[in-house]
Amino acid sequence: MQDRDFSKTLKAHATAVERLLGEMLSSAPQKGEIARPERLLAAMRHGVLNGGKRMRPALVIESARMFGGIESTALRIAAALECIHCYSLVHDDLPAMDDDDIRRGQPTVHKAFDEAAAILAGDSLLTYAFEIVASDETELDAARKMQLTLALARAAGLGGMAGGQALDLEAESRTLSEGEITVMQAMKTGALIRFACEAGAIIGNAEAGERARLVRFGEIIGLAFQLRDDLLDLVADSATLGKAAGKDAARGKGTLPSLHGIAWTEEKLEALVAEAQTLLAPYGEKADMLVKIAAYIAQRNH
Ligand code: GRG
Repeated sequence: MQDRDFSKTLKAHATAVERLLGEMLSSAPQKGEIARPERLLAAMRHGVLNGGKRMRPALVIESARMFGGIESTALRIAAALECIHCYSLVHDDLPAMDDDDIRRGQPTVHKAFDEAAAILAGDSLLTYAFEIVASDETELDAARKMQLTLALARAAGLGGMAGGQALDLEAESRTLSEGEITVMQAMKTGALIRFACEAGAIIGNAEAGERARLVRFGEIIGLAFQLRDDLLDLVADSATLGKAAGKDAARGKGTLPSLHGIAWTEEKLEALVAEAQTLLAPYGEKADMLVKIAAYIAQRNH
Protein backbone atom coordinates (compact mmCIF):
# COMPACT_ATOMS: atom_id res chain seq x y z
CA MET A 1 0.00 0.00 0.00
CA GLN A 2 1.33 3.44 -1.02
CA ASP A 3 1.67 6.16 1.65
CA ARG A 4 -0.76 8.28 -0.37
CA ASP A 5 -3.41 5.53 -0.20
CA PHE A 6 -2.83 5.21 3.54
CA SER A 7 -3.33 8.95 4.11
CA LYS A 8 -6.38 8.99 1.84
CA THR A 9 -7.94 6.09 3.73
CA LEU A 10 -7.28 7.71 7.12
CA LYS A 11 -8.77 10.95 5.85
CA ALA A 12 -11.83 9.14 4.51
CA HIS A 13 -12.43 7.48 7.89
CA ALA A 14 -12.05 10.83 9.68
CA THR A 15 -14.48 12.50 7.28
CA ALA A 16 -17.03 9.70 7.64
CA VAL A 17 -16.95 9.73 11.43
CA GLU A 18 -17.12 13.54 11.54
CA ARG A 19 -20.11 13.56 9.20
CA LEU A 20 -21.92 11.02 11.37
CA LEU A 21 -21.07 12.89 14.59
CA GLY A 22 -22.30 16.10 12.97
CA GLU A 23 -25.62 14.43 12.15
CA MET A 24 -25.97 12.83 15.58
CA LEU A 25 -25.24 16.14 17.30
CA SER A 26 -27.70 18.16 15.23
CA SER A 27 -30.36 20.29 16.87
CA ALA A 28 -33.37 18.07 16.14
CA PRO A 29 -34.26 15.98 19.22
CA GLN A 30 -33.80 12.27 18.55
CA LYS A 31 -35.96 9.29 19.41
CA GLY A 32 -36.82 9.24 23.12
CA GLU A 33 -35.38 12.69 23.84
CA ILE A 34 -37.56 15.45 25.29
CA ALA A 35 -35.51 18.38 23.97
CA ARG A 36 -31.92 19.33 23.13
CA PRO A 37 -30.73 22.37 25.09
CA GLU A 38 -29.09 24.56 22.48
CA ARG A 39 -26.11 25.83 24.47
CA LEU A 40 -25.19 22.41 25.84
CA LEU A 41 -25.41 20.94 22.34
CA ALA A 42 -23.16 23.74 21.04
CA ALA A 43 -20.62 22.97 23.79
CA MET A 44 -20.69 19.26 22.86
CA ARG A 45 -20.18 20.09 19.20
CA HIS A 46 -17.30 22.39 20.11
CA GLY A 47 -15.65 19.53 22.04
CA VAL A 48 -16.11 16.98 19.27
CA LEU A 49 -16.12 18.71 15.89
CA ASN A 50 -12.91 20.69 16.33
CA GLY A 51 -10.28 18.74 14.44
CA GLY A 52 -8.40 15.86 16.01
CA LYS A 53 -6.59 13.00 14.34
CA ARG A 54 -9.50 10.53 14.74
CA MET A 55 -7.03 7.69 15.31
CA ARG A 56 -9.36 5.67 17.52
CA PRO A 57 -12.20 5.66 14.96
CA ALA A 58 -9.74 4.51 12.27
CA LEU A 59 -8.71 1.60 14.50
CA VAL A 60 -12.32 0.52 15.09
CA ILE A 61 -13.19 0.73 11.38
CA GLU A 62 -10.07 -1.08 10.18
CA SER A 63 -10.15 -3.85 12.79
CA ALA A 64 -13.85 -4.48 12.05
CA ARG A 65 -13.08 -4.51 8.33
CA MET A 66 -10.41 -7.17 8.87
CA PHE A 67 -13.05 -9.49 10.32
CA GLY A 68 -15.73 -8.60 7.78
CA GLY A 69 -17.86 -6.62 10.26
CA ILE A 70 -20.75 -4.42 9.05
CA GLU A 71 -19.19 -1.09 8.01
CA SER A 72 -22.04 1.17 9.14
CA THR A 73 -21.97 -0.51 12.55
CA ALA A 74 -18.22 -0.04 12.84
CA LEU A 75 -18.67 3.63 11.97
CA ARG A 76 -21.28 4.09 14.71
CA ILE A 77 -19.07 2.39 17.31
CA ALA A 78 -16.16 4.53 16.09
CA ALA A 79 -18.33 7.62 16.67
CA ALA A 80 -19.29 6.39 20.15
CA LEU A 81 -15.63 5.90 21.05
CA GLU A 82 -14.71 9.34 19.73
CA CYS A 83 -17.46 10.85 21.95
CA ILE A 84 -15.76 9.28 24.98
CA HIS A 85 -12.29 10.36 23.86
CA CYS A 86 -13.53 13.94 23.35
CA TYR A 87 -15.33 13.97 26.71
CA SER A 88 -12.03 13.00 28.35
CA LEU A 89 -10.25 15.90 26.64
CA VAL A 90 -12.99 18.39 27.60
CA HIS A 91 -12.76 17.32 31.27
CA ASP A 92 -8.96 17.04 31.21
CA ASP A 93 -8.75 20.69 30.10
CA LEU A 94 -10.82 21.94 33.08
CA PRO A 95 -9.10 24.10 35.73
CA ALA A 96 -9.47 21.27 38.27
CA MET A 97 -7.39 19.01 36.02
CA ASP A 98 -4.87 20.19 33.42
CA ASP A 99 -6.22 23.76 33.19
CA ASP A 100 -5.68 24.30 29.46
CA ASP A 101 -6.99 27.20 27.40
CA ILE A 102 -6.31 25.75 23.95
CA ARG A 103 -7.13 22.34 22.52
CA ARG A 104 -6.68 21.39 18.87
CA GLY A 105 -5.74 25.02 18.16
CA GLN A 106 -9.00 26.44 19.51
CA PRO A 107 -10.28 27.66 22.90
CA THR A 108 -11.12 24.74 25.19
CA VAL A 109 -14.81 24.18 25.92
CA HIS A 110 -14.73 25.86 29.35
CA LYS A 111 -13.04 28.90 27.77
CA ALA A 112 -15.43 29.13 24.82
CA PHE A 113 -18.45 28.49 27.09
CA ASP A 114 -17.96 28.09 30.87
CA GLU A 115 -16.94 25.40 33.36
CA ALA A 116 -20.46 24.17 34.03
CA ALA A 117 -21.10 23.81 30.30
CA ALA A 118 -17.81 21.90 29.88
CA ILE A 119 -18.66 19.50 32.72
CA LEU A 120 -22.14 18.87 31.32
CA ALA A 121 -20.87 18.54 27.74
CA GLY A 122 -18.39 15.87 28.93
CA ASP A 123 -21.09 14.08 30.94
CA SER A 124 -23.47 14.14 27.98
CA LEU A 125 -20.82 12.88 25.53
CA LEU A 126 -19.92 9.99 27.81
CA THR A 127 -23.56 9.01 28.20
CA TYR A 128 -24.33 9.52 24.54
CA ALA A 129 -21.63 7.01 23.59
CA PHE A 130 -23.52 4.23 25.37
CA GLU A 131 -26.78 5.36 23.78
CA ILE A 132 -25.16 4.95 20.35
CA VAL A 133 -24.01 1.41 21.17
CA ALA A 134 -27.44 0.36 22.46
CA SER A 135 -29.48 2.18 19.79
CA ASP A 136 -31.75 0.27 17.39
CA GLU A 137 -29.93 2.08 14.61
CA THR A 138 -26.74 0.19 15.46
CA GLU A 139 -27.08 -3.01 13.46
CA LEU A 140 -25.75 -5.73 15.75
CA ASP A 141 -27.26 -8.52 17.84
CA ALA A 142 -28.00 -7.85 21.51
CA ALA A 143 -25.25 -10.18 22.77
CA ARG A 144 -22.54 -8.31 20.89
CA LYS A 145 -23.96 -4.92 21.88
CA MET A 146 -23.67 -6.13 25.46
CA GLN A 147 -20.05 -7.20 24.91
CA LEU A 148 -19.24 -3.79 23.44
CA THR A 149 -21.00 -2.01 26.32
CA LEU A 150 -19.06 -3.98 28.90
CA ALA A 151 -15.69 -3.53 27.19
CA LEU A 152 -16.32 0.20 26.63
CA ALA A 153 -17.43 0.79 30.23
CA ARG A 154 -14.33 -1.00 31.53
CA ALA A 155 -12.07 0.97 29.18
CA ALA A 156 -13.53 4.33 30.18
CA GLY A 157 -14.09 3.92 33.92
CA LEU A 158 -12.43 3.18 37.24
CA GLY A 159 -10.17 0.40 35.96
CA GLY A 160 -9.46 2.23 32.69
CA MET A 161 -9.17 5.82 31.54
CA ALA A 162 -10.76 7.63 34.52
CA GLY A 163 -8.74 5.51 36.95
CA GLY A 164 -5.58 6.26 34.97
CA GLN A 165 -6.34 9.96 35.14
CA ALA A 166 -6.69 9.67 38.93
CA LEU A 167 -3.27 7.99 39.15
CA ASP A 168 -1.84 10.73 36.94
CA LEU A 169 -3.21 13.41 39.27
CA GLU A 170 -1.61 11.56 42.21
CA ALA A 171 1.72 11.96 40.43
CA GLU A 172 1.53 15.70 41.14
CA SER A 173 2.13 15.07 44.84
CA ARG A 174 4.43 12.06 44.74
CA THR A 175 6.85 10.47 42.29
CA LEU A 176 5.45 7.34 40.63
CA SER A 177 7.69 4.31 40.19
CA GLU A 178 8.38 3.06 36.67
CA GLY A 179 5.87 0.26 37.21
CA GLU A 180 3.23 2.72 38.39
CA ILE A 181 3.85 4.97 35.38
CA THR A 182 3.37 1.98 33.06
CA VAL A 183 0.09 0.99 34.74
CA MET A 184 -1.15 4.60 34.79
CA GLN A 185 -0.49 5.00 31.08
CA ALA A 186 -1.98 1.65 30.11
CA MET A 187 -5.15 2.85 31.84
CA LYS A 188 -5.25 6.53 30.95
CA THR A 189 -4.28 6.36 27.28
CA GLY A 190 -4.04 2.65 26.49
CA ALA A 191 -7.50 1.48 27.53
CA LEU A 192 -9.47 3.35 24.83
CA ILE A 193 -6.99 2.37 22.12
CA ARG A 194 -7.17 -1.25 23.22
CA PHE A 195 -10.96 -1.04 23.14
CA ALA A 196 -10.85 0.37 19.59
CA CYS A 197 -9.09 -2.77 18.37
CA GLU A 198 -11.15 -5.19 20.46
CA ALA A 199 -14.35 -3.52 19.25
CA GLY A 200 -13.52 -4.41 15.64
CA ALA A 201 -13.11 -8.05 16.64
CA ILE A 202 -16.47 -7.99 18.48
CA ILE A 203 -18.27 -6.31 15.57
CA GLY A 204 -16.77 -8.83 13.14
CA ASN A 205 -17.71 -11.75 15.43
CA ALA A 206 -14.11 -12.93 15.67
CA GLU A 207 -13.46 -16.06 17.72
CA ALA A 208 -11.97 -15.73 21.24
CA GLY A 209 -8.33 -16.29 20.19
CA GLU A 210 -8.56 -13.67 17.46
CA ARG A 211 -10.23 -11.22 19.80
CA ALA A 212 -7.40 -11.74 22.32
CA ARG A 213 -4.89 -11.09 19.52
CA LEU A 214 -6.56 -7.78 18.71
CA VAL A 215 -6.60 -6.86 22.40
CA ARG A 216 -2.84 -7.47 22.53
CA PHE A 217 -2.34 -5.47 19.34
CA GLY A 218 -4.30 -2.63 20.96
CA GLU A 219 -2.13 -2.78 24.09
CA ILE A 220 1.05 -2.59 22.06
CA ILE A 221 -0.02 0.37 19.97
CA GLY A 222 -1.51 2.09 23.05
CA LEU A 223 1.90 1.94 24.67
CA ALA A 224 3.52 3.16 21.45
CA PHE A 225 1.01 6.04 21.30
CA GLN A 226 1.90 7.18 24.83
CA LEU A 227 5.66 6.74 24.34
CA ARG A 228 5.52 8.84 21.18
CA ASP A 229 3.43 11.49 22.97
CA ASP A 230 5.93 11.67 25.84
CA LEU A 231 8.88 11.68 23.43
CA LEU A 232 7.40 14.63 21.51
CA ASP A 233 6.96 16.47 24.83
CA LEU A 234 10.51 15.62 25.92
CA VAL A 235 12.00 16.89 22.66
CA ALA A 236 9.86 20.05 22.84
CA ASP A 237 11.01 20.59 26.44
CA SER A 238 14.70 20.16 25.51
CA ALA A 239 14.21 22.68 22.70
CA THR A 240 12.79 25.22 25.15
CA LEU A 241 15.39 24.53 27.85
CA GLY A 242 15.94 27.66 29.87
CA LYS A 243 12.51 28.93 28.83
CA ALA A 244 9.20 27.56 30.10
CA ALA A 245 9.33 23.75 30.26
CA GLY A 246 6.30 21.56 29.41
CA LYS A 247 3.57 21.15 32.00
CA ASP A 248 4.49 17.60 32.97
CA ALA A 249 8.15 18.50 33.39
CA ALA A 250 7.20 21.55 35.45
CA ARG A 251 5.20 19.30 37.78
CA GLY A 252 8.09 16.86 38.01
CA LYS A 253 6.03 14.02 36.50
CA GLY A 254 8.08 11.11 35.28
CA THR A 255 7.53 9.55 31.87
CA LEU A 256 9.34 6.57 30.42
CA PRO A 257 11.21 8.73 27.84
CA SER A 258 12.27 11.17 30.59
CA LEU A 259 13.59 8.23 32.66
CA HIS A 260 15.31 6.33 29.84
CA GLY A 261 16.13 8.95 27.21
CA ILE A 262 15.44 9.49 23.53
CA ALA A 263 17.51 6.62 22.07
CA TRP A 264 15.90 4.04 24.39
CA THR A 265 12.43 5.32 23.48
CA GLU A 266 13.12 5.20 19.75
CA GLU A 267 14.36 1.62 20.03
CA LYS A 268 11.36 0.64 22.13
CA LEU A 269 9.00 2.20 19.57
CA GLU A 270 10.63 0.23 16.76
CA ALA A 271 10.34 -2.99 18.75
CA LEU A 272 6.65 -2.32 19.48
CA VAL A 273 5.85 -1.71 15.82
CA ALA A 274 7.68 -4.94 14.88
CA GLU A 275 5.69 -6.85 17.52
CA ALA A 276 2.43 -5.36 16.25
CA GLN A 277 3.32 -6.39 12.72
CA THR A 278 4.17 -9.96 13.77
CA LEU A 279 0.89 -10.28 15.65
CA LEU A 280 -1.15 -9.40 12.58
CA ALA A 281 0.99 -11.34 10.08
CA PRO A 282 -1.55 -14.21 9.91
CA TYR A 283 -4.11 -11.81 8.38
CA GLY A 284 -1.85 -10.93 5.43
CA GLU A 285 -2.95 -8.01 3.27
CA LYS A 286 -6.15 -7.58 5.23
CA ALA A 287 -4.04 -6.21 8.10
CA ASP A 288 -2.13 -3.69 5.93
CA MET A 289 -3.96 -0.63 7.21
CA LEU A 290 -3.71 -1.65 10.88
CA VAL A 291 0.02 -2.32 10.54
CA LYS A 292 0.45 1.08 8.87
CA ILE A 293 -1.54 2.77 11.62
CA ALA A 294 0.79 1.14 14.20
CA ALA A 295 3.82 2.57 12.38
CA TYR A 296 2.14 5.96 12.01
CA ILE A 297 1.33 6.10 15.74
CA ALA A 298 4.98 5.40 16.59
CA GLN A 299 6.33 8.02 14.18
CA ARG A 300 3.74 10.82 14.27
CA ASN A 301 4.91 14.38 14.86
CA HIS A 302 1.79 15.72 16.56
C1 GRG B 1 -10.79 13.38 32.36
C2 GRG B 1 -11.50 10.99 32.76
C3 GRG B 1 -10.56 11.94 32.18
C4 GRG B 1 -9.52 11.47 31.49
C5 GRG B 1 -8.55 12.29 30.78
C6 GRG B 1 -7.09 11.34 27.79
C7 GRG B 1 -6.86 12.01 29.07
C8 GRG B 1 -7.50 11.39 30.24
C9 GRG B 1 -6.14 13.12 29.17
C10 GRG B 1 -5.51 13.80 28.02
C11 GRG B 1 -4.13 14.17 28.39
C12 GRG B 1 -3.15 13.67 27.41
C13 GRG B 1 -2.52 14.71 26.56
C14 GRG B 1 -2.88 12.38 27.33
C15 GRG B 1 -1.85 11.87 26.42
C16 GRG B 1 -2.36 11.05 25.29
C17 GRG B 1 -3.58 11.57 24.66
C18 GRG B 1 -4.84 10.93 25.05
C19 GRG B 1 -3.51 12.54 23.75
C20 GRG B 1 -4.67 13.06 23.02
O1 GRG B 1 -5.09 12.12 22.06
P1 GRG B 1 -4.93 12.39 20.51
O2 GRG B 1 -3.51 12.76 20.20
O3 GRG B 1 -5.82 13.68 20.37
O4 GRG B 1 -5.51 11.26 19.74
P2 GRG B 1 -6.67 14.18 19.11
O5 GRG B 1 -6.83 15.67 19.38
O6 GRG B 1 -5.90 13.92 17.86
O7 GRG B 1 -7.96 13.45 19.17
